[in-house]
Amino acid sequence: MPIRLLAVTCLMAATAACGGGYGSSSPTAPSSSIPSNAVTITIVRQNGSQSFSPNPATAGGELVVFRNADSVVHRVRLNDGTIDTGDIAPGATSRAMTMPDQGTHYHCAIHPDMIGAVSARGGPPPPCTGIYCNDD
Ligand SMILES: [Cu+2]
Repeated sequence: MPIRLLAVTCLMAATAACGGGYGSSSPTAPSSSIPSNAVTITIVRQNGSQSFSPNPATAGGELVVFRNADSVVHRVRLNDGTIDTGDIAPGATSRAMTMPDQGTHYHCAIHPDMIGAVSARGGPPPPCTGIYCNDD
């Protein structure tokens, strides 16, 4: 009898563990879906205009993915609001998105001091306007 009781207890524990598994689903695409021609911008850490590498990235009109190399969640949004990556978990990479031909400016929707720019091919980024711009 004691042996059977032990088996039942283990089964219940296993079921409880399964029920507590993965929580909310992530909007971040799996790494295997990243196009090989995409430019990767790495999210380094929360550090103003040094948060992203490279910054600026020469990627006007090109596919870009954001790879989160930091230990906290970040969320990249173009300053004009046209692209939002959704939450990017630590270690994850965003879906690929096409940057505007003329370049653009972006920031982290969670940490607004994190700012970055995409430059047009062969040229500088467009002027930055609004609150998500570097003052120096
Ligand atoms: Cu952030």
